[in-house]
Amino acid sequence: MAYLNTYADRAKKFINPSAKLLLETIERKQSNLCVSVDVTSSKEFLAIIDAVGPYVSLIKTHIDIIDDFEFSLIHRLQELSIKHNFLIFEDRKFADIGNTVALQYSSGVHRIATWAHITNAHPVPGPSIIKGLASVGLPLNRGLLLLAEMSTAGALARGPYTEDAVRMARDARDFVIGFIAQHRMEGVGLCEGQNPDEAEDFLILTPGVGLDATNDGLGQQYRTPEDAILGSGCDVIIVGRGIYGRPGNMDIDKVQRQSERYREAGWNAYLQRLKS
Ligand code: 6AU
Repeated sequence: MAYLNTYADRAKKFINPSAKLLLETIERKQSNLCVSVDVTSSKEFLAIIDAVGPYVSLIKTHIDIIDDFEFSLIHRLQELSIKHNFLIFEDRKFADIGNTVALQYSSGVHRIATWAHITNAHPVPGPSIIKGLASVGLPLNRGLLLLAEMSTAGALARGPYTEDAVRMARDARDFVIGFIAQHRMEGVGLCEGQNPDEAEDFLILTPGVGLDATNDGLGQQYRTPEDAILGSGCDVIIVGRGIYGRPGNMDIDKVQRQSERYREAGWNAYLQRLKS
């Protein structure tokens, strides 16, 4: 299966520049960890990113939750991305018609397409959502993830919905680089007997990962990095509160130690997967 190949091998086969760069960064930093920085103050946002930066390949933002947002925050984020060598994923979860998402992606206060290497979208509107986002993102070498499954209890994204998301992605492989999902879906990636040069590959980025909790009391469900990478064939673990706890008054040394701990757990699970 494709996900049993190394990140470095897989980097060579992706045509999308953001997917390639992410896989190369994962390999170079030996980190399949993405930290989700869900805090509302720009000071805390930058402090967390500077602390976890050395241990991540990807930083995930919800830029619309920042109370004191000014565009200069994006410049600070880009400086940190160069300093620590990570990519940026804005978790915007687009879900509207093609024309609207193209405007939401390119314009407004946040101008997401100008700085986020990767963003994501719900497949619910059908293929036109990809077309709309690609009209903005492809010329900028951006990549898109489709939400094929969700980590919350009772999520509706399952079965035929998930299968349709995969079909939509297959029709747009220049822009859709993979999925937000809980496991590698059947048949996604190189299958036994296929020629590796002809096989498709998609990245599976997975949220709902925690070493110390199984839920957050609000529907979120957690499993370990080992379950996600080794057991479910995912490529990147997305971890938020497992690393920084509760925002406000945080112990930044602890945040750093936690990110090291998750990096190591994610990478060891990958090494084990290569051997299995
Ligand atoms: O580790 P947490 O629970 O503190 O944060 C998980 C992060 C949040 C969610 O908005 C996001 O991952 N997320 C997503 C994404 C990445 O699209 C999908 C999903 O199904 N579950 C989920 O938690 O920022």
